[in-house]
Amino acid sequence: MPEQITLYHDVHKASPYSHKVELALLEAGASFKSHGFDVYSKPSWFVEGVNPITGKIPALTYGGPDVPPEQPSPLSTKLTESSVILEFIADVFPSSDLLPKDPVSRARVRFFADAVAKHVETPAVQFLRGLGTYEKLLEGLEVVQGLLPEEGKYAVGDTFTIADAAAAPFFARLELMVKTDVGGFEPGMGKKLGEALEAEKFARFRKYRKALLERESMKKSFDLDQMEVAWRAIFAKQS
Ligand SMILES: N[C@@H](CCC(=O)N[C@@H](CS)C(=O)NCC(=O)O)C(=O)O
Repeated sequence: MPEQITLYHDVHKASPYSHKVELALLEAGASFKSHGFDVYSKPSWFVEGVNPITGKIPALTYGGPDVPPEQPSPLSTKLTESSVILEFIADVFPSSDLLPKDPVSRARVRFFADAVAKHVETPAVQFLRGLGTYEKLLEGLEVVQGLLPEEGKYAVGDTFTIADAAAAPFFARLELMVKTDVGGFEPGMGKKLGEALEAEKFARFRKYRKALLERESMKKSFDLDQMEVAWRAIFAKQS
């Protein structure tokens, strides 16, 4: 019997960090429970029993008895930080090839995921919240684009890895900003970002984004129309 896995995420599934983990679990063919709650009013069972360290999502429990998500067992392992959880999933499901076997490719996967974290995550979140410019985000995307192989669908060749799981949630959300102009930024800025991404110099990025958005795991975990409704509600509350 495989160990139980429960993924904790925000109720709207808006978090790109939780989305990374969900993608990896889907790609690995893992059987898991998924439990969403309001991260702005966290239940005490979560803060006390699942992630007392940071209180953030995503968090994952692994092993222990099969319990309801709201009654986490002291016997399960508790994990947090999306990058750590991605590596863990790759280790638990080695046949998924989420991490390649040879050391050079493994290092490339980690380097790419680290570059996404350093150059795309913060500018994307800042721009979305109206705290940063789309130009800064474009700079980060150019850095990451520069790491893509000339050939091969994904970050490190033709196999989907945790590097792709780390990037895909941000690219899906970029698509949403561009198509709907929803976010904490000035009206029209999402469209401007979209226009800039249509430039010839982003052709490689667009090809990669398309490959990621076409994955079955992405189709199962990200519904653009539903996310637009969720974002409108979130940003209406914050304005
Ligand atoms: N570095 C963390 C970031 C996680 C994170 O920022 N989670 C946010 C949601 S997107 C959260 O839990 N916010 C609620 C809080 O900080 O209390 C990761 O990669 O897992």
